[in-house]
Amino acid sequence: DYVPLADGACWLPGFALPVMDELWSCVAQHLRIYPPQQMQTPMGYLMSVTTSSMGDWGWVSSANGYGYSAVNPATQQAWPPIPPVILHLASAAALKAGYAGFVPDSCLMNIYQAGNKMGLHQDKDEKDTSQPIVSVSLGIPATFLFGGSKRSDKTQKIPLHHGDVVVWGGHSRRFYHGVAQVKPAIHPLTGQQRINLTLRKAR
Ligand code: MD3
Ligand code: FE
Repeated sequence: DYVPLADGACWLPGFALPVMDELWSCVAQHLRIYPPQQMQTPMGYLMSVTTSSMGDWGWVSSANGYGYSAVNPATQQAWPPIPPVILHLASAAALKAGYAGFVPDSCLMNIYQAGNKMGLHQDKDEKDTSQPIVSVSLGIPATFLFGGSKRSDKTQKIPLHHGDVVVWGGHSRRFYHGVAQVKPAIHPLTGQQRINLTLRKAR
């Protein structure tokens, strides 16, 4: 399926399911070796979601600001490479949405427990905004909130399920977005959590 959401954005329900076994084994192994951390926002708040990264650049946040780092702040070690199954999935999804040649250098994993949410925000830490962002949802469902270029714009509510992929490019790349409070649920692979992979060309 291919569901257009806005200028440049499209939803590919279940797009990751054909490679899920291999995808999940990479993600589960990564989370055992690189335990997700709760990042602090520049304003001094703790984010409710925990995060971990793969690729040349990992997204980090601290009292010093948001941005991309070549090393894990907890260990000062480089992040591991993005596994081929994830690179291939991201470029295939981008191509389906009309973006040829997408090669991400960052894979952020956001881990949501029941009750966690992500407030409306814009993604502004990447240099080249002509590159799309690809997101892959795993585990328990969540309602994704997708607004417009102004914080006050009305939001669409998109129910994202295990295996759904969304490609955000064009004007939608700058749109406000967030995740509504996740409801308690159990998924056979991930247990009580939702894991979102966000693939980006950070640099
Ligand atoms: C739409 N994460 O990490 S991924 C983030 O589900 C983030 O964890 C959410 O927003 C999550 O910054 C959403 C999907 C996503 C990512 C970037 C976007 C949607 C986007 C940028 C512009 C518009
Ligand atoms: Fe975002």
